[in-house]
Amino acid sequence: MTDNTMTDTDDLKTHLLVAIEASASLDALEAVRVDALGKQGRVTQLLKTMGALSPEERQARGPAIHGLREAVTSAIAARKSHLEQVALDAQLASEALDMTLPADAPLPGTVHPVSQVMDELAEIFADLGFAVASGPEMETDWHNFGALNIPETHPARAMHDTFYLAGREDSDPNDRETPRVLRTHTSPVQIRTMLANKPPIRIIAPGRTYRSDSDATHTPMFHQVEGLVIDKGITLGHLKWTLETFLKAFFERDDIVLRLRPSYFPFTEPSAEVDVGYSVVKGKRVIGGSEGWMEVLGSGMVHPKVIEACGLDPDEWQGFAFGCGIDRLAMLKYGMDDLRPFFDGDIRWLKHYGFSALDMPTLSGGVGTPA
Ligand code: 2NL
Repeated sequence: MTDNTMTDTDDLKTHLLVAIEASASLDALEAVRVDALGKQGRVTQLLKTMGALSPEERQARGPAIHGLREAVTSAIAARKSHLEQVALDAQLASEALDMTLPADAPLPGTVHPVSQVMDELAEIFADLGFAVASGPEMETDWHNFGALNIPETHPARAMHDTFYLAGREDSDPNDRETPRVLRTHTSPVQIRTMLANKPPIRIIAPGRTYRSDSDATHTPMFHQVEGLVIDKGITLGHLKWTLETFLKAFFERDDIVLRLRPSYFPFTEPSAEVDVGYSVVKGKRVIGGSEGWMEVLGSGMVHPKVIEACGLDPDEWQGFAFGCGIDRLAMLKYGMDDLRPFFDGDIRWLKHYGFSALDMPTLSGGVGTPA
């Protein structure tokens, strides 16, 4: 009797294990599972017979029957995970994308004129030995104003110009760690660069800036680029040559005429507003020629107090700096006369004024070819 049971369970075990191993799919495996362990399954039936057995018989046959159930259960689990792995491998292989293949349809999006101009600026100034620097848009009062010799009574600090971060209005203006404002210009990037690097320094800092101002020619967020050179023996002559070379490359014409007009900025001394000559073509002003003057940049020699605030000796190091609006540069170069659609995200405007993502600006190819 005992021997018979052993043989029965052994045969069933062999039969089931072979069936499990032979299951070629998860469905086939499930059928084997139901056949063995389901409500009417063969192993289940065998387990049910144990209730009718005498204690002696149960002791004799129990281990074989329970052993059968465990062997079948674990064989099914192992086969299941193997089949799942095979299915996953097949799915991954069929869904694989070759990212190195060329796109077979036109790219749907365009490069925004502001991004295009930023790329052009980086390209032009890289050629002159300038690196591109960036920094936080939430700034400390000190990096945005204090280090730039902008006194606490300066109108640029007034609440109507500067966006203060919520709850920070009353924080310490000399705290160099805690952000208090949205930067009103990218000058704090230059301050951070001077603090972190030894001269000589040649950088441009393009980026988003914020002022509480909104009309046809002002948006609360706008883009600015500033440039900074710190070295020994730097003069206004270097400033003028650099701006002239930049503007000729940017507007892609040689008849660029500059006029430096005395001006005032707290962070430069002397300071100069830079006007560029324009001519009138079909009723529109275009840069180049000398029919009139248009103000495009502010500039000057970095104020000794600013150099000192950055831990440098102003008797040893001098430099020049300049700043201008990128949105305005884009409007002048690409003939857009309204600033507001820049930030509307209207796909028709972007299609019209946008640039192809594949047309990288290069100096030799001309830095801007519309899509
Ligand atoms: C303008 C005028 C300017 C600067 C920005 C600057 C930065 C440092 C030190 C000194 Cl760290 N100056 N930047 C200098 C002169 C003019 O911008 O009209 N911007 C839109």
